[in-house]
Amino acid sequence: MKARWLIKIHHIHAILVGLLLLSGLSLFIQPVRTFFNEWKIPLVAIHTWIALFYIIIVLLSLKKAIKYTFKKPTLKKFNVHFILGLFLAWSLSGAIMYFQAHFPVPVRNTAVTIHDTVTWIAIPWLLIHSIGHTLKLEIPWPLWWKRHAKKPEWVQENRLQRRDFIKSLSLITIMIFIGGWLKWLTPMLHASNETNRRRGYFRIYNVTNDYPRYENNDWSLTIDGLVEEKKVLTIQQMRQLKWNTIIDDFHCVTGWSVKGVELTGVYIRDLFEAHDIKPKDKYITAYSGDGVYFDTFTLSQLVDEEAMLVFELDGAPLKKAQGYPCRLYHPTMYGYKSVKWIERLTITDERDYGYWQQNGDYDLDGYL
Ligand SMILES: Nc1nc2c(c(=O)[nH]1)N[C@H]1C(S)=C(S)[C@@H](COP(=O)(O)O)O[C@H]1N2
Ligand SMILES: [Mo]
Repeated sequence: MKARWLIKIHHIHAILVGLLLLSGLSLFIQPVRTFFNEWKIPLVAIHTWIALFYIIIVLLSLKKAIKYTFKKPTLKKFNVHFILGLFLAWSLSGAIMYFQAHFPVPVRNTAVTIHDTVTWIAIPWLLIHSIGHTLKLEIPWPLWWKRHAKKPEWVQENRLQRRDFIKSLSLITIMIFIGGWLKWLTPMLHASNETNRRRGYFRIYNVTNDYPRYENNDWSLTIDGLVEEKKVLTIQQMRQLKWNTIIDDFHCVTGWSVKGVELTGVYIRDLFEAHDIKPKDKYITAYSGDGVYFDTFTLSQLVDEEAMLVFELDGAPLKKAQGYPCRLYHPTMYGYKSVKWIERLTITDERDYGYWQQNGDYDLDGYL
């Protein structure tokens, strides 16, 4: 017989985990994230608040749950312990993702990896668990696993005590973290003789559902606003300028980074010099051709701080989803300042807020 409090807790638990999965997967799947973003629904905040509430619920029921599993069949014990293990890894990595500004890059990236991995481990288990519950299906586990039957000798010998359980749980958590670190280190060990040691991967982030697809030469960059003379520069004109290659780390404020990315393009400084562009004021807005995304800078940030119009990434033209043919890049600012499919630079006399300053609370300057 099941205690009533347990059924209740079980249900609350299920609902909260369900909500977390729903909001979490929506954040993970780019088009869905974009959809919510367009409706200005703060998914990250919603996800975090549910998580916080969930953590409180778990902490409140922890003592009872452990006491309960203590005398229960192995399957029940396993289920509670399994969920606790996931819970620990989820909340720890989630907390690091939330407070990522205070952690070094490899720790942040590990946290993102763990958060994802744990979710992918949890989903099949949760499906089996919940389908089994609603349909009252009995999986043919061995008797000793389901009930209070006598355990086979080989299991008895290894019987886990609560202390052992806590020990192994912490061990698993530590191992996951070490695993994450190793994963991060491995490519570095293998590629030690190359200059480009790219690690991690870009999570394509677009606030719009679709993005502009430029074919061949139908792209140009307009420089207008408070300039002596408006300019429209074609891709051919860009090719005639000096192209530089830098290797740099790309950081998104949400916690992921790609280290050692090779970026090739034209420094804004060189562009302004070569085409004799004379701004009459000191702010600049960079607009994307997607018609939605833009961000703002001081003129000096783009001209004096080695900001670049990037055309190639790791030696190949930008992928369409990553801004083909051109995106802005500032070496000491977060990824959100890197406007993809950049089409226009407008000089202004006042500094506007960019897309993420209006729609989120991202910092205006966005320095790393
Ligand atoms: N036009 C446009 N540019 C954009 C974005 C966007 O949504 N639209 N997202 C920004 C953010 S928040 C980041 S982290 C990077 C992501 O670059 P990637 O999609 O190449 O990974 O692009 C930036 N530039
Ligand atoms: Mo970002």
